[in-house]
Amino acid sequence: MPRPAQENQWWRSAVAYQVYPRSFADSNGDGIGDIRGIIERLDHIAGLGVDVVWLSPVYASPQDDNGYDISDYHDIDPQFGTLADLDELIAQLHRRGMKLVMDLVVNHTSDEHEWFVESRSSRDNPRADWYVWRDPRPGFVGGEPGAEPNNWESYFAGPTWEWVPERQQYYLHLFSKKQPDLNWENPEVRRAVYEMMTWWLDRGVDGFRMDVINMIPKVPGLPDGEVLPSGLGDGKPFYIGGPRLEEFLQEMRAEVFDPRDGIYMTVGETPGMTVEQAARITDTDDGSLSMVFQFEHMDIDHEGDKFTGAPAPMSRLREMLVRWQEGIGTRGWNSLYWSNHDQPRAVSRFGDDQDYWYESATALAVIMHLQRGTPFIYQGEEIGMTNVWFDSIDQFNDIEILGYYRTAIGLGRDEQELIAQFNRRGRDNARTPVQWSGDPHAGFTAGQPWLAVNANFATINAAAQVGAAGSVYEFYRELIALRHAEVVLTAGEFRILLNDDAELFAYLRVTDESRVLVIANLSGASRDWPEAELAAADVEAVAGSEVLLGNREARGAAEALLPWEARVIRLS
Ligand code: TEU
Ligand code: CA
Repeated sequence: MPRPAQENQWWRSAVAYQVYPRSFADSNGDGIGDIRGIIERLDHIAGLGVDVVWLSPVYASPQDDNGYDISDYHDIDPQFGTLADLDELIAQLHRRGMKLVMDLVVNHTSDEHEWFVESRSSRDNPRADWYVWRDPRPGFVGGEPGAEPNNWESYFAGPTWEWVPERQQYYLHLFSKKQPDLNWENPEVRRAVYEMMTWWLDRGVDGFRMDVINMIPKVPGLPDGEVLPSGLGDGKPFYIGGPRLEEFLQEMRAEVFDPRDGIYMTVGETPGMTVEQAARITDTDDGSLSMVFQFEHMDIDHEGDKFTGAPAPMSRLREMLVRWQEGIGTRGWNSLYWSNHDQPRAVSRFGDDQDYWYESATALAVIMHLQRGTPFIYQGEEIGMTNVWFDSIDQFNDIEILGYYRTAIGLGRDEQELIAQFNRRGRDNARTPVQWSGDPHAGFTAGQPWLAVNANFATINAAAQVGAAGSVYEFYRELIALRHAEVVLTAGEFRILLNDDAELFAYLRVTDESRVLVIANLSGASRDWPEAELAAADVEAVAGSEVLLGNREARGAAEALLPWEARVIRLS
């Protein structure tokens, strides 16, 4: 059966909200967020007007990578609750007209998954070939340094190979050694994944976000990569977007989704994917995924690796966002996001969380949400949560930070400079507990939170914003309502304007019936209204037009743009 017709692709007019369960809300006082905590806070999410919730993993897991290391795909980890709790969450979301997208982590499992426990036990058990096993490098003794089958470096530091004496072989793990990569060349592995996906769809979920799905195929031969500062090699050219990716995704669609009556949203997490491949994979008529998360704007301030970067100019940001808008065009479909559980907080990274906290948080929301695609809000973004500051390495939790720290200190990097980089770019920025109120621990837990609450919770919290005119939360509610009200914001073509302006980000959304101008001043200095530049782009006589939304009080359509002022105008 072909893909659902475009008019039935409900995600095109949807707005999504990501919940990272560990940090969302704790219902039982153990300091860790859980599913019942989400259920208790559903009105907060529904109040925004969002249509779909993406839930980061709640499956059984040793939590080595906070749940992205799954030991049983068919059960819920007790610290998050039970399958009955999840069924209740699905029912409660559906009752509110919202949908649930689960996190599908199938590039790897936990090393405690029964599949891996069996696979590692010998070379001839039924699952011996379910993971990526290789002999020591020829001429080397297994288990000795340098004997690894190739020189790839893990995302979490060190080699991507772990020695297993029982098999006298290594297994591949792109992430932690407790996250062995599945062997997608094996049709039995693919069938087991498809069966598990079907089990979840039968349970009522409405789709999946697919963790590093473009890493599932590896280039045969697993060749060495270019040597990095750490002395290990860069394997990305050989495990990102491998030769059989589009074949596997088409097979997944045919085996799991096409046979069903339901219409499901699928989002591939695809670091390093080219816009050309994304356009094919999200093709409206015969693509295998609804959309993908691309990472070019997420890597914009990285130089070599993420912890040695520097802030990037807005011009580079615009160039990347425009390339994806134009590259996907009307052929495929984009996701639109500033942050997630792996990224720093948007208002701190791309805005000004000191002098223009409200203005920059809302201006960034406008220019992202009103592009062509499905917007994703990461928990806390709707109340302007900011990056956190930890003084000591002991305050951090993230396995990526801790692994990088050990390697970098070993290479003689300065500790204070490292701590500053971790505070600027680390994933823990996104994982401090959601700030519900000014109560102890920001109302997140009655116990001790698993990760420190940001000290600014007394001033930045949901209780102070929900229902309060002029708050970030209420602005997001208006922005989402606007997106739902104006079909041009879903169906309209995207046309960039003022492409050479260093501070103004402006574009049109256009259908035969309507033109909407979206413009924002992403700087701390006022700017005159760009009358001439707009006229040069056939955008004439804006004065007097209807202002559909603005993040400053009662401003006219063609008035100057104050620092971080955003404005949405219906052109006559
Ligand atoms: O992240 C994959 C990924 O792209 C990471 O390299 C991510 O960009 C990096 O951690 C940020 O620098 C997914 C999950 O979102 C992440 O939480 C997991 O740690 C990872 O896969 C392994 O499952
Ligand atoms: Ca709990």
